Amino acid sequence: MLKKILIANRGEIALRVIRTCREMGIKTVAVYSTADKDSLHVKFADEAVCIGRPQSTDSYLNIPHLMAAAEITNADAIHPGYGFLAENARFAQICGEHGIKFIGPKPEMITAMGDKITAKETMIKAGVPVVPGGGGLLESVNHAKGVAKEIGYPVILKATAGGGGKGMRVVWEESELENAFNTAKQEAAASFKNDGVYMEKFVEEPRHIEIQIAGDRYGKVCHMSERDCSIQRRHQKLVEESPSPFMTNDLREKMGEAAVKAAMAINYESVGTIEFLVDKHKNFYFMEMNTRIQVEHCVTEEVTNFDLIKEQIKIASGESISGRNYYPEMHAIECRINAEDPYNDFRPSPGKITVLHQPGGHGVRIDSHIYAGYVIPPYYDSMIGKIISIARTRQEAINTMSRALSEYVIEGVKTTIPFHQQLMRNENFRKGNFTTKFLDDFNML
Ligand code: MV4
Repeated sequence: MLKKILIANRGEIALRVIRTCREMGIKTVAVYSTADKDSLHVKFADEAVCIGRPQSTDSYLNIPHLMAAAEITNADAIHPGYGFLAENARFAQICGEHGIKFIGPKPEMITAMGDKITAKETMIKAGVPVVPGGGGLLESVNHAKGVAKEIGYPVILKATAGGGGKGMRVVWEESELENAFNTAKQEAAASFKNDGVYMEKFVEEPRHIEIQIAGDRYGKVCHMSERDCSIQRRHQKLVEESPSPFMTNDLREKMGEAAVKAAMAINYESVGTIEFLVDKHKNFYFMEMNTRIQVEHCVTEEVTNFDLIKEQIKIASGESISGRNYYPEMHAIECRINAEDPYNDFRPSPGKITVLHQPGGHGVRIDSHIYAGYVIPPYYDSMIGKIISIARTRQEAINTMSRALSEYVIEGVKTTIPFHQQLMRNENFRKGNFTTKFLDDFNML
């Protein structure tokens, strides 16, 4: 069993991992940049090591600094959280070479899913449905035109090294293709140092529904049902829930089975997520696999009664999983609280939290690292916490969320709380009638 875990992250997820470690009797090491010296993860960990200047590349992304911190504290494992180095195969590899357990999948599994063309080919071989499309690398504008003609417009261009929406281009007719192809390639080269681009049929107004899975080193894989993450803005999720209001028992069986097949195809070992696009006819298509714990893991925890961080640590320690699947027994909704101004294009609003009151009561979970007097640094992601409501039905979970949001007081910075309050009252949201286009059509004022 692991005795001491270094958490290579900050904010709410660092705190989230520390909490589970404490419950499991595992010692923790926090790392922090100079901008985070007064952070709660630093105070709550058993030990803390400063790893550099505020800029992520000098601290949370700096592998030598992290390895030095792990060595001087005698940590036997590293938990990467999400973001930063969580899906960096080289980091996972280096941890292994230093005799430090990386709490996550093997480097080869990260690599297998990191390149989207390769991932898609692997899924086709495994019998997992993927979006129809040319599949492979596009060699030229003419090649792209040929593929588009075959599958029919509209099409979407995606970067093979991408993910999360960066470098994507929707093309509605042939006259737009040349320009889109060139800009997609340039964007991919600039963002990922890899200008490889591929094409798919564009699925209009899809839902984003993902399946949580877990696999162990003995070849067992299970799923823990879905999360609906369709409420997004510019590829940033704002609200996630489980179960999905669009889900049926039949669709859950099919998507769950496909997700298990996807994970089995790469002998996946750890917790992970298979993202699907779901169209209005309930056709579903593999989009990408996330080989990490995700921000929205809490809704799955609340409806299945699992501690997913504990599962992740147990799997990394060599324990086996049960192998059966898990189904939602409750309804959970998560709202992301960002230090952003929802009335000003969600512009980041860092600074000092002068007054704070966090909600509580029945059916409310708060995962956050903030406190009164805390200064939100401008260098990192603007998410400052998550509020999760849990109830027996979706209607009750929405009502609990509304009630909890009305108790939430954060002064000194702008937050997404008023946005969520308005969303909880929205007729279409309340009816479960939304797709990934919902926020494009949602006018705040
Ligand atoms: C698509 C799509 C429609 N058709 N692929 C966005 C993030 C990246 N993972 C893939 N994305 C999309 N891929 C095809 N073939 C629409 C999106 C998309 C989207 C997906 C999930 C959630 C929000 C989204 C917002 C815009 C576009």
